[in-house]
Amino acid sequence: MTQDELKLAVAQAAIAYVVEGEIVGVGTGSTANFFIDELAKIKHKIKGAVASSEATANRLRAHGIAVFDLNDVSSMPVYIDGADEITANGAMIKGGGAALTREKIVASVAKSFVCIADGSKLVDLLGAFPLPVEVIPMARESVIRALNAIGGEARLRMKDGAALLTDNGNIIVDIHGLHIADPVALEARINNIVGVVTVGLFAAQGANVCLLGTADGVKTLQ
Ligand code: ABF
Repeated sequence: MTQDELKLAVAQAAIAYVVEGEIVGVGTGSTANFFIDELAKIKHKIKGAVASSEATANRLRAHGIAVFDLNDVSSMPVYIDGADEITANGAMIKGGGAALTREKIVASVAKSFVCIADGSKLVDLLGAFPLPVEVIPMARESVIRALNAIGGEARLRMKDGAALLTDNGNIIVDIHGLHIADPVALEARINNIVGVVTVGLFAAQGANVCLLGTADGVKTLQ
């Protein structure tokens, strides 16, 4: 199976976690896009969605799915999103798509996080994928110095010759070369650096369920 076929398979499996009559939290990225396209097929059964990025909001609306402002939603049963890396116990690196802050906010309001990922995302140790950190632009250099002191190599993420800007108007610094033995501790440590908005480690609140696409079918880790 191709990687896209694996992504489609987990997106289809995730539909079973959508609660009828409720609002669903929707993530960002290519796997989440497959999920949005599947969600469109049952859109008459849900109240609507909360989006974790402008790109996701646009895709949901293009399918005629109502997009709610998170400030108007007090709870939702489930948030469904991809990951860049995930461990068997649900700790994740996210933010390759630069949407980590909104992803973490929407996930924090949901009762359950269902991660959908192709099998290549499952790792024993997080860190081979560069760890994204969303940063307030004026704190760029001070945060890069603080991150380099932790280990690895912090690099500003660029796009088209300029610093990439998130939906929130901030920059992304990616930390390369980490071996993350204690993701909960590292998440707290990086979040504590002045000027950091969010780190793309989802460990204190990780995935409750991971639907993993493999050649042998969709495996459920929980
Ligand atoms: C988002 O999309 C992320 O936080 C992660 O960066 C990414 C995964 O992308 P894909 O599904 O395209 O591999 O969920």
